[in-house]
Formats: sequence, C-alpha cells, structure tokens
Amino acid sequence: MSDKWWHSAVVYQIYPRSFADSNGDGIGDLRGIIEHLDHLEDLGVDVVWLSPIYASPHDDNGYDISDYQAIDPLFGTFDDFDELLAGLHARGMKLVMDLVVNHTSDEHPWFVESASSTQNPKRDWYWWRSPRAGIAPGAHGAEPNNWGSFFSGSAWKLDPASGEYYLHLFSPKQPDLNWENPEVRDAVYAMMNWWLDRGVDGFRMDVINFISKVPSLPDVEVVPGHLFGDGYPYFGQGPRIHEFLHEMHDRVFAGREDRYLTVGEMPGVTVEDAQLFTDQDRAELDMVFQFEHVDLDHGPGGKWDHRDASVLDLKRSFGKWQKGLAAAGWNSLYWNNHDQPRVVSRFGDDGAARHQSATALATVLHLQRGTPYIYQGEELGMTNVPFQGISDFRDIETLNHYSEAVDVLGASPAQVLAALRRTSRDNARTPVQWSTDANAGFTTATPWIQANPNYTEINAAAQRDDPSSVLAYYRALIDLRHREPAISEGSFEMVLPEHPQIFAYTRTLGDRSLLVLVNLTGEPAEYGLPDAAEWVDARLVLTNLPGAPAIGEGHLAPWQALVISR
Ligand code: ISL
Ligand code: CA
Repeated sequence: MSDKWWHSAVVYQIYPRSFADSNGDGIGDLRGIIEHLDHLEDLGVDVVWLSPIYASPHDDNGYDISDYQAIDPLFGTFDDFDELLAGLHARGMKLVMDLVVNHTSDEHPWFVESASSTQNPKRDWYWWRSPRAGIAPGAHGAEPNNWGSFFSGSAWKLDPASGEYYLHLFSPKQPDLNWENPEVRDAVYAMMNWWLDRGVDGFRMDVINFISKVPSLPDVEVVPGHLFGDGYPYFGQGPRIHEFLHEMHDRVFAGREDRYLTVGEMPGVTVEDAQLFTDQDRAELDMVFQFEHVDLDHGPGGKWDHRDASVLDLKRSFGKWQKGLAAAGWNSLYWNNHDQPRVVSRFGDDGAARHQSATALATVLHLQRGTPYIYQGEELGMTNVPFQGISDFRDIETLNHYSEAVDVLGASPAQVLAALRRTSRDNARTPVQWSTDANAGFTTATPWIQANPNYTEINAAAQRDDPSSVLAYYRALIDLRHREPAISEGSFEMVLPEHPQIFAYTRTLGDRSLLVLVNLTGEPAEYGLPDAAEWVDARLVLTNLPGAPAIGEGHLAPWQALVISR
C-alpha cells in the first residue's frame, strides 16, 4: 500500500475566464481567484488545477499558447500570479498548472519561425508536409492526409508562402508540435522546470496521449458521407508515447516526484494503457483522465449524437476502471470539467430533484478509489444553460460544428441547437454563480458569456451557511476522504452489480469497511444485500436525505445516497 499524498487529496479545477472578474472587463482573472480563496479553503480542497493563464490569442480560450512563460494580460501579471500561489500555499493548498504541449498557438514565436521558411532551423518543430501530388494545393483532397480536425474540417492548413501544409489536430491556430524532434522536447522540459522552480506543484497535461504520432501520418478509412476520417489510430498512444513520458519524468520530476501531481488528459485511453501510464514503477504519470464514462451517452455519430446511458452502463464502466487500476496505477475521478456539460443535467435531474441528484452523483464518484476532481460550480449543483440561439455560444468547437452542420451539410438549425444545448462545452463555461447580484456576482460589466439565469436560486451565497446545501454536502465528502483511510487507501468491491438503479460498493481497509449505496434514479429502489447480516449494527456515516429509509429497510428513496460503516 503506497502513501502518496494525492490519494487523500481532492482537486478543484478553475477555468479562470469564468471564475470571477476583479477589474470589470467581463472576463475572469487571477485577482478574481485571489478574492475567492476563502471559498476554496472553506470547501476543503487540497489542490487547485488552473486552466491556462498564459499569453494567448484565445482562439480556444487559452489552450492556444503564444508564450508559455508569460501571463496573459487579460488574466493579470506575474505579481498577481505569485500572490495567488502564495495565498494558496498559505492555506495549505497546492497549485497545478495546465500544460498544453501537443500544440502551440500559431502566434508562438516557435511557429512563426518555423513558418518563416522551409530552411528555418525550427521548420521541423512542427509537422509540415507537401500537398498530395496531382491536386491543386488548397483544393479538397490536396491535404497531405485525410485526417479531420477535432474542431471540424481538415486537420491540415495550407501555408501559401511555402506551398506546404501544417498539421493541426485542433484549430488551425493550434499547430501540432513535432515531438520526434529532441529540441522540441528539450524546450518543453526546460519550460516545465522553470514553472516548478517558480513554486508550482504539478501539471495537468492537455491531450498528452496525442504527442507521439506515427511519422508517416497514414490515411485512414473515411466513413461514407464524411469528408475526413479519424486519425486517432496514428496519434492516440503513438509508438513513442511511453518513451516520451518516461523521459519527461526523468528530465523534470525525477528525485522530487513526491512533491508533485501529474495527471495526463487522455481521450480514448484504454484501461490497459492507463495501467502502463500510471504504474508508479514505470515512472511516467501519477494518473490520467480517461473518457469512457463521459462518452457513454455519445451515439455512433459522436458527441453531438445523443444516446441515453443507463445506470448499468455507468456502473460497468466505473467498475472496470476500479478493477483495472487496483493493483498498480491510480484513477482520477471526475464528472465535469470545462469540456463537459454539467453532470446534474446529464446523469441527474436538474429540475425538482436537483439537490438530491447532484449529491447522489457526487457520492458515487467521491468515495471510489482514486483522486476526485471538482469543476468550478459543480459544488453548487450548477446546471446546463438555456442557450437561446447560436449567438449565445462562444466555444470554437460549438460554433464550427454549427456552421459545418447547418451551412455546409444542410442540417436543421433547430436540431443542431438542441444538440448544442445538451452537449456544448459552453454549458460548463458560464460564470460561477456567486450571489444574486447582477451577472451572478461574477462581474460588474457585461460578461463574455451570459450567466445562467438560474443564478438567482443557485449561488454560493445562498448555500454557504446552509447545512443542507449541495455545497455543504461536497464539504462533507471531502472531509470524509481526508479522515477515512478506507476511502483514500481501501480496496473497492462492487455490490449488487446487476441492479439497474442502485450504484453500490464497499471500500475496505483492514477490518474497517464502508458501504456506499446510491439510488441513481428518480424512482424508489428495492434491494437485498447478499451479506445483510454483517451490516445490521452499521453506523451511519453520511446521507443526502436525512430521515429517509435506513439500511435495514431494503429500499432507497429516489436519488438517496447512504454511506454506512462497520
Ligand atoms: O471536448 C472535446 C471535443 O469534443 C474533446 O475532444 C476535447 O477537445 C479533448 O478532450 C481535448 O481537450 C483539451 O484539448 C483541447 C481544448 O480545446 C480542450 O479545452 C482541452 O481540455 C485543445 O487544447
Ligand atoms: Ca477581468
């Protein structure tokens, strides 16, 4: 049994643009975070992960970085940054930075140099390729391969000056770095060391399982009716990924790794790959963000094609990851981040049962084996947003999808909007709801994206001193992880695996056991425990429904969560 500090830690993600605006320009900033440190301390989280605050043209809200060692003036200055870091450390919290090194901005000096001539020494820092022979450069089909971008269209952009294309898995303003080039890796490791020396406590690594590409960049099958294909087989967990991550560990963290937290964001990662990435003996990463549970409600057409995910789907997925990373490796546990719709609207009930379902979902997640992540506003039970029309959206992925679907492919605007309302990343990006003041207390100006009108009811001020609030329940869950070794270190065993409504499991360490029973539906649920006799004298540890059915009664109220111990 290892004793890593992050086994008992809870991480809180801040998307700075939407957290709090201190200077009245409508955009959240570092001083806004400084002004709300009490909220984080009061919640009890151990680590803050800060989405990018670096210099950026903000094509993708800061995930397009033009200087890794500068603070974007939109967010503040290095003085503000140092004050934030000191303020967190003084309260016993750590700060994890976002590391976005699969790509840079096209305005990063590295790319500007690289694009300046085919002979430039940095030409090979990015993926430049000639057009396909026989087709006019710029015409459809002339791209060096047929991969699509995550943000619609081709993954290649033609640079007319040199006549070559460059690869961008995301926006054309996010050219992919060529990790095959050792100079690129040296530069990235130097930058990481610079931040660690400045005092930060680790990194969340953006799409880090995409950095090793099969250098020949082969074509893929294209689904009939589509213009481009999915290049994932040639860049997801590419041939040198383990080598690169081990080298990064060696060059950046080795010898001082116990001070830091590293978490790799890995769309499409399998549990077998995750075992390798997070096995401490291999010295790569501490944990990864996998996507299986947040992709369960994606249909065959991808994220905009909704299908219903059942409670059993969720249980099977989480159960598989708990089992797969039990012996070696470690899970990160999340429902939400800045790319996902709000969990209470997605797997819960954001109407009458909002409080019950938000706390039920939180219970299921937080008491598993792994490190829980809370995304800003989740602790308040914030919901998806009733966006009216396309002009309410800001996200590049959302806007590009709309243009492609409606303007190019001729889909019905109403249908596309319905999908955006359900799944757009902007659902996570509206202002944190602090109070009933104008704009949810986020800004005195016009916010860069509208506040969810339900801020008049759902806000931090209303919940802070209310012991029955979602916020108070999150505090209790965090506190439980801190003081209960069976939660931070114990083994996980699924109970009632085939029950279609109840998500139940035990956590056990030595002779101490906790039983977590959660009804993930809006209907009452009956159950019979296989070893009921062993729980008759159990103590109540936590419930989201005081006065509701106790353990002996064999049923749970809608969205009831019950945690007992023996
Ligand atoms: O939300 C997605 C689009 O459907 C995901 O595919 C997302 O793009 C993917 O999880 C990678 O996300 C990360 O890298 C992107 C950035 O836009 C996201 O905000 C970031 O979390 C490019 O840097
Ligand atoms: Ca501001």
